[in-house]
Amino acid sequence: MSEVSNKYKDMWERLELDLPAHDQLLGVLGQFYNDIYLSQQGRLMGMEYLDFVLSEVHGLRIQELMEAKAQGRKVVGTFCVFVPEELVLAAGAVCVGLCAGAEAGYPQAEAYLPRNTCALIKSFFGFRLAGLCPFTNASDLIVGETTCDGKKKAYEIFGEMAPLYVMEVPQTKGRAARELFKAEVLKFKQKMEEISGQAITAQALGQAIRLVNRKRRVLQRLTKLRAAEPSPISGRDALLINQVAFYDDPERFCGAIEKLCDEMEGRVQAGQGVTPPGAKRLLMSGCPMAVPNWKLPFVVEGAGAVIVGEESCIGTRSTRELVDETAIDLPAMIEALVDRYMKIDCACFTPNGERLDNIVKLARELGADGVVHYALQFCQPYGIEAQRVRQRLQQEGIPLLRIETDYSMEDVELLKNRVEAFVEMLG
Ligand code: BJ8
Repeated sequence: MSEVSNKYKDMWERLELDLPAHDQLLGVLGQFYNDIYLSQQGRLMGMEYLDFVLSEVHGLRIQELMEAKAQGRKVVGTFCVFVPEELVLAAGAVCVGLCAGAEAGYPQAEAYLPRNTCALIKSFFGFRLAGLCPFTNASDLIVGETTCDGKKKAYEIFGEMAPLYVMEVPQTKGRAARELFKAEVLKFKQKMEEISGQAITAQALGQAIRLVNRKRRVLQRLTKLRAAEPSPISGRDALLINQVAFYDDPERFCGAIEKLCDEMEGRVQAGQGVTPPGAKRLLMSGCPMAVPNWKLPFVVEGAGAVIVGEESCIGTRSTRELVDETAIDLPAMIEALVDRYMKIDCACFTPNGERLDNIVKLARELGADGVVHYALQFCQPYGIEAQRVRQRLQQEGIPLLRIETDYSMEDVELLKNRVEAFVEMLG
């Protein structure tokens, strides 16, 4: 990490990072990554690509963003899968995910936010305020959205420290809600044209729709391959792939993950997996897990189980649905985008019965022995919806473990005990 630090020091200085604090963060992350990722046995060769991307996530990738900016392209940071990446790409801009999964910068964040704010919100505030995130600082525009109350109130303050645009996302799925969202998509298109100085054409949007669909398809292929018994990839590695999908160049990412899926296919055909046959197969469901939030997957797989899927926005919730590619003009493409994005089953919607159906369907398709429902502490949408998930899974005869946690490592022992007891209970 220190070699990396020296190589990119000037760039980070220009991005106004707090260099000593940032160095310290990279040091901790490197150690964490070694312990959780590099210590795994029998990893796929293709994971070397992901190891490289992660080792350069604040280095080479940021350098690429800076080069894109020097060529006149804009960098757009997002927090939520409701923001249509297709419109960002169609405007010639680069889209990066900004969700943060570490408690660094909490003291600074808590000067603005109540302590009992969800970890994800405190984390992106902290990263900005403590000068720790080059993605945030490199963004020409940051796009927020009115999903949960915590986020929408936090954006009112965040907008005073960063170039922020907020998209309105409805909370229901009726006709009026669809119209509202369509108006927001059109406004966002206009915003993207304004900041990039280029009109979005049908040709550019069509191309962007196909590219983002390609990314979703490759991740769908990854999900399907995990249905094999034994699973050809660990849940930790699969989560990492889904996380990197939000940072990496989309074309390069698709090429690397397609190759990795070929390798996985070989393993499946040979009946090889990452765990001995009979290891308990678990589906994670709930809040998104942003980099470097790998705590729970580490605990679950440390208990001898294997995670076979993530029903989450860093997982199937953002890859399940494709945008219809048959539209040939801009109005039809906008309709296709609206249709696809309105299918996202975030717990911010009410009622949200489709999420319950999707969890059951995914658990069955992946041959899961049980579901681990994961809610961040103080996340009301997922914390409360967990009760509906519990009732539904009980009806379906699928065992459930409900976990509420945050980014701290204080509860690791407690989590281990609970997960081990659950795995043992599964027999
Ligand atoms: S579409 S899940 S990415 S909003 S964890 S900040 S909900 S209090 S992240 Fe999300 Fe979009 Fe929905 Fe997905 Fe609020 Fe809960 Fe915190 Fe959350």
